[in-house]
Amino acid sequence: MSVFISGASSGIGEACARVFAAAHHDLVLVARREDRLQKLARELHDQFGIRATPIALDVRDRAKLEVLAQTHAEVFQTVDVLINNAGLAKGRDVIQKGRPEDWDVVIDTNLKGLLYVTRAFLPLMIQKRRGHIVNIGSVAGQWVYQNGNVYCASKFGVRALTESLRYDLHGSGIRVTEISPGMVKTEFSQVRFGGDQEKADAIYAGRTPLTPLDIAESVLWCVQRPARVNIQELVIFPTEQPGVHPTAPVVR
Ligand code: NDP
Ligand code: 8X3
Repeated sequence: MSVFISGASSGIGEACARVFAAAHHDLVLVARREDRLQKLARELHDQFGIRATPIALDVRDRAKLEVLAQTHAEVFQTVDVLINNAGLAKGRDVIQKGRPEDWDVVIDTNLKGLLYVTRAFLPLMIQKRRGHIVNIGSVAGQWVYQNGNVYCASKFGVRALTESLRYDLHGSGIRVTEISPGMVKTEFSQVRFGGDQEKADAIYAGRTPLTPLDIAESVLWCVQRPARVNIQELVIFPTEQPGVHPTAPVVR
């Protein structure tokens, strides 16, 4: 069995690669930054003796994905677990000041990219009558917050697709799980704020966010349940984040 992880070059995806490698699963690692994937694949192979295949792919590129499904058919065939993790936010403005070119990137990556990748694996999993799709959603897909707009909409969409997949795949033996994290310390905020480190740091100031490992271990736990058990959804917040809305600690 091997595990396909989109967005494996950083953050939650990279942590998933590490925990699944430690559990002795082969990996297919996908992202745009190939150098990072190659380094990670080498490291995990050396450390755990697993086969890790790095593949440079922009999940928005449907044509390339179709080619890869042919050129890497042998590797794709071995995939039993698909972790749809690649995703991002861009900007945090009110809609009236938002940049439509950012909206395109967010929607094309978080929604259409997830659909394209999932579509590439479904016929194989259906044929094998086995598989597990884990979609990394967000608490932003459960509740909106101020200035979250398009990112929230994309993650609400991930939630809708996850639920739809369960109905569409009913009877196939394929499990579908959504993990919805709150604040996790990754490159997410740097990307969201276009590399502005000060703005990114401010998001986590004064509280302890989740680590990528916290999420990766939860993904592994879901996958390791017996085949009859489907963890449909996990919502995971940091202890110091009671909800998606801005808060100050209550002093008693
Ligand atoms: P990071 O920015 O650290 O990682 C994002 C990953 O997605 C990178 O590996 C990046 O790789 C990849 N990626 C982005 N765009 C594409 C693309 N077009 N094609 C292929 N890969 C892509 O952030 P996180 O680890 O935090 O984010 C992972 C997921 O978790 C996202 O879906 C995010 O929405 C979600 N999430 C994050 C939370 C947080 O607080 N951090 C909370 C809730 C959910 P590369 O740039 O090399 O392509
Ligand atoms: C990322 C978490 O709260 O920044 O999905 O939207 S949040």
